[in-house]
Amino acid sequence: MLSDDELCCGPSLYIDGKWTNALGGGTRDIVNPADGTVIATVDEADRADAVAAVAAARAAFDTGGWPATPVSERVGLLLRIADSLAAERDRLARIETLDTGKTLRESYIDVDDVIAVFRYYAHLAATGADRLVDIGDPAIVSRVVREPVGVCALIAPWNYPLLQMSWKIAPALAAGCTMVAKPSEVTPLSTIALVRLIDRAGVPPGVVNLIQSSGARVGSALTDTPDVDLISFTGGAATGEIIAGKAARHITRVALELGGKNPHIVFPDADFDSAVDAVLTGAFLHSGQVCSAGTRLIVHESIADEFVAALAGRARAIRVGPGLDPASETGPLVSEAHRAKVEAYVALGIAGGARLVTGGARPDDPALRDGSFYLPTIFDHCHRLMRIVQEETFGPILTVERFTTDDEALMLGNDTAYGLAAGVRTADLARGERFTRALRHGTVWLNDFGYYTPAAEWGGFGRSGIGRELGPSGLAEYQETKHIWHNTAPAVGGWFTDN
Ligand code: TXE
Repeated sequence: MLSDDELCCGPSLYIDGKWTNALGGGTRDIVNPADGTVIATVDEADRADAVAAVAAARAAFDTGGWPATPVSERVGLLLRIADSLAAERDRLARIETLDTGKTLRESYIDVDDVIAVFRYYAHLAATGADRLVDIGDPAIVSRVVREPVGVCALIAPWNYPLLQMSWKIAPALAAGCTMVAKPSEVTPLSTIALVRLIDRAGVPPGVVNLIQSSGARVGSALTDTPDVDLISFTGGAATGEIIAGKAARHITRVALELGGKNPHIVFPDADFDSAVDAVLTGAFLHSGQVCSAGTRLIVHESIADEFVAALAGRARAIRVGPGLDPASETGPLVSEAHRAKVEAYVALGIAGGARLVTGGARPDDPALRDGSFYLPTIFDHCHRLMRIVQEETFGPILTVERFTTDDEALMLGNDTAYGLAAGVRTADLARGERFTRALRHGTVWLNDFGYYTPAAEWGGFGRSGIGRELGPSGLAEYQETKHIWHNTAPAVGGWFTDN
């Protein structure tokens, strides 16, 4: 169990500035995926709690004065949140590791990213994006201003719980929106801790509300209502489709980040060792539970055998273990249910004729028996039409396809319904430039993989979603654009005669 000190226990729904239990008295046990133990019990909201949270956010937006708060106050709040996150870095990282299974090293990277995101949006809010338009008539003052979009439903998944929720909360606060945050029911603990810090930093009642529950219980209260002005969702494509459908009923704005199936293309002129290392990390970091994981290797035929052999050697050496153990290089899958999904994909790969090079099993270490661990898995000689090549397995499964010409590599790199991220490795700069422009993905890495920064947009083409997080566009998601035309010398226009 997490200690009370670590979790700051007590009621875990936060509605209208008060910590409260679920109206229906529901609770949910939160499980450590590394050993199957219960680490905390949190409140499980019902529809009525979600409706109350939306009503609180609505009132705080419509009559609570938050949208008109001076920018300096919003900036001050964001910076106080960043400072308290930095002060609580160790506790937050430990919570994230216990809840998600990821290694402590990864959790620290996440917390540091979150601190940077709050600071970045404090900076951007202070900068402003309003502009004057020159109409050519000195009597007319034409201004284009940004205003908060309104009440936002922020729905996040379980793979980067604190980080993905912060990518939403920070710009929403910067813009002057009010919000209801719903973390994944599988991993709510770091978001509860974050909202406790936001509360202590002095956010006015109703501006930030928090509910935990499953999408089935509370989803429609957040997504099928005219009281919500924007739904920002990160999660699976199937859920994204449902949410977009609900949003359409009320013409609610949507921002969707729905994952990907991300190609990593390796040419024979690329530096061999760094390419092997990047493909390995891109595929198996966080046991592949990364929306931008590079789980589709597209490698030139001339180096494929040697490359796959080197990769397999490195994959077998990855130390799979509990995230709190400093010796572990990657942790378990997030749940037993998710491991079952990954195992079903491995069975599909074998049945479909892909050649299993390594992995394809649970680790046989008895110390890992109670956790949802799975070995890094490589399938060679895959075909583009296989389901393991086209679908997001969200586990430690790397598929390998071979190509012979540049055009074939490009065709395969764009051969996906998604379009979140892609990597290219080559020493030929002209080829690299051609590929970075021709690949239809929201992020393209050339001779690198997996990196991002709060100041650059993140999001996808195609079925990877709608809109962008991070960067200036990540703030614009939470803003409406208004044109104000001010005639400083009104006079009779004379369009119609007055006799
Ligand atoms: O996600 P869901 P799941 C992918 C990955 C994974 C698959 C399913 O392939 O195997 O999605 O994962 C909330 N209305 N990604 O089932 O269901 C839910 O409670 C409103 C990619 O865990 O999409 C949670 O808070 N909300 C992804 C959030 O949606 C609903 C990261 C995500 O859950 C809802 C995670 C509803 N009807 C999984 N149904 C990425 N893009 O990084 C569910 N939710």
